[in-house]
Amino acid sequence: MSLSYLSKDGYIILKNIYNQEEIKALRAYIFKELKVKKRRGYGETSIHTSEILKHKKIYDLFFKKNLTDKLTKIFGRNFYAFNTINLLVNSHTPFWHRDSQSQKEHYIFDESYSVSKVILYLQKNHNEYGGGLLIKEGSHKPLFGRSTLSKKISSGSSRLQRIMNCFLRTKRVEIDIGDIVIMHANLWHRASPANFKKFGLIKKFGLKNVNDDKYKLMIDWEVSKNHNTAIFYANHQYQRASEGGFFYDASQVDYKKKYPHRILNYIKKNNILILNIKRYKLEQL
Ligand SMILES: O=C(O)CCC(=O)C(=O)O
Ligand SMILES: [Fe+2]
Repeated sequence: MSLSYLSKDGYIILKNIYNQEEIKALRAYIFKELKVKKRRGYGETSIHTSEILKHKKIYDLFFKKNLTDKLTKIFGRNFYAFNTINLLVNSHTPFWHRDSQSQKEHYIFDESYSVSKVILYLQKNHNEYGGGLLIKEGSHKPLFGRSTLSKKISSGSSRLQRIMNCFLRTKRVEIDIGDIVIMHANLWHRASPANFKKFGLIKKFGLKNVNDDKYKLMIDWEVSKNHNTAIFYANHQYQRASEGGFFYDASQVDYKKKYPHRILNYIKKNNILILNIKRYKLEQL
């Protein structure tokens, strides 16, 4: 497995990184220790990095050999990971978007751009409760045969891209419990549909009446092969920090000070480089 898999489909599934019992135990831990039911009236919410770092059972998930060895195979030795780990609770985003979208279309079709989300879904997709991922096939690539090395595409063509996405095939990603999904930051995606009409809506995109075992939980982390594009993305995320919430929290976490020693040792030993979300001077690239 290499980066070419990611550039072909825009996503990769790593099978059975965790087993069913681990995921079951993790769900129970999250309900008990993070008291998700009490938060924001059991509505959609995001639990930020600084809180996640208090929970070994959660942050440890990403610093395990069977995962980081695979990431090294895909992104190369000395790949970059961002300092952020996020837990999304009861979030069923119904809008198509790409995680890189506020970068506009500048730069993002550079071939060296390999920023990707590493996601763990803690439930199987369900026709009514949702819980999974929809993608637009091929949407991480420039359309109309534009060179993937093109660095400057105007925002006008961004609108065009959006229209073209309507014609791309929608695919429901088949994710089993224990799998990890790696998704290119350019890939258009949304949460798999949940039946808001039947179960009610709480906050922006949360299901109101849903049993614990169907309650949607997902944990994400972000990685990059390339230093320059990682810095570009860190700036993009930093700009989103002004919107408050998760990215603001992330910008306050200096991993050298906040990560536990064991994790700092692990990343050193395994040649993983961590990049803080903060403002970098782009002209130095
Ligand atoms: O609600 C979801 O599952 C999607 C979340 C998402 O795509 C995002 O946070 O970028
Ligand atoms: Fe997203």
